[in-house]
Parts: sequence; C-alpha cells; structure tokens
Amino acid sequence: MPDAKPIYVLNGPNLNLLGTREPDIYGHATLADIEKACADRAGQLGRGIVFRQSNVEGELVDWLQEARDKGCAVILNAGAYTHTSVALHDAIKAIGVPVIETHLSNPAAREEFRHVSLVGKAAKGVIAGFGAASYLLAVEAAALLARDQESPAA
Ligand code: CA2
Repeated sequence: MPDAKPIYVLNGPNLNLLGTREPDIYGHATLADIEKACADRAGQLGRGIVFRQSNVEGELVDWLQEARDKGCAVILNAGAYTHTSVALHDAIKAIGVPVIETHLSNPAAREEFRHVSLVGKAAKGVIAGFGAASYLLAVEAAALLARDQESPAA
C-alpha cells in the first residue's frame, strides 16, 4: 500500500510524563516506547503513523483537522480533556475520519469525574484499560477501519 495514508496517534496533556510517575495506574512504558510499538505494529499492517503529544487543547484540535485530509484514522488519548473538551468533541464530529478513543487505564473504573467522556460521544469506538497494549489494539482497529473505507468490498 504505497499511498496508504498514515494513522494519526494523538496524545493529550501530561502523557509526556508516562513512565516517570504513577506506574501502578499507567504502567512503566514511556510515550517514546509506545510510539515505537505503534510504529512497529502499524508497519506490520502496511501503515505508517504520525505520533504527537501536546498539553494544549487547541493544538490537538489543529491536529484532528489536519488528519481530515492527511490521515486514514485517528487514535486519540485526549488525557483529561477527554472529560471536559467540547472543542475536541466538535472537531471529531467535523472531520469525518474515524477516531478511536484510547486510554491506558479504564476511566469507568476510576473516579466519578472520569466517567463522562465528551470525546467518546463523538468517537467511533473506545479502547481502554489495557495499558500500553490499548494503543496496539487501537492500531489494529484503525487499520481495519481504514481498509474497509479504502476498499469497502474487501
Ligand atoms: O488512562 C488514560 O490513558 C487517561 O487518558 C490518562 C489521563 C487521565 O486524565 C484520563 O482520565 C485517562 C491522565 C494522563 C496523565 O498521565 C500521567 C502519566 C504519568 C504521571 C502522571 C500523569
């Protein structure tokens, strides 16, 4: 698939700190470890990835909009913005590219304020609770969705 569009993997606030604190909740992998694992898995599936992290809500909105033309699917771990961001919700609705809400932990099993997901109300689906493996499951889902979109009869 030489012209295959990449999977965007977008990460929100504080995920740059992965591997340094709270390993009981988020595991020992760093974000760089997760990027490498995603790139390897996507490569096996014939895809590239664009992997980014920002602590700035508007930057995540900009990248979602960029993925509208340049990406085949988006894996979005919006961090705490998951639970608060109408802007991310609206951007997901606007772009028409499938977005997979992804989490290391299972927010439904944590504090009540994490039980609401504005991202999830706009996303295609959700993968949560499997640690770094959540991202690899999301890469699989993204590749399947992209394949179905590019050749619906396959
Ligand atoms: O489980 C997830 O992936 C979350 O998106 C992580 C967010 C949290 O607000 C969501 O409810 C669930 C927090 C990311 C913060 O990551 C840290 C990593 C290391 C040390 C401190 C924070």
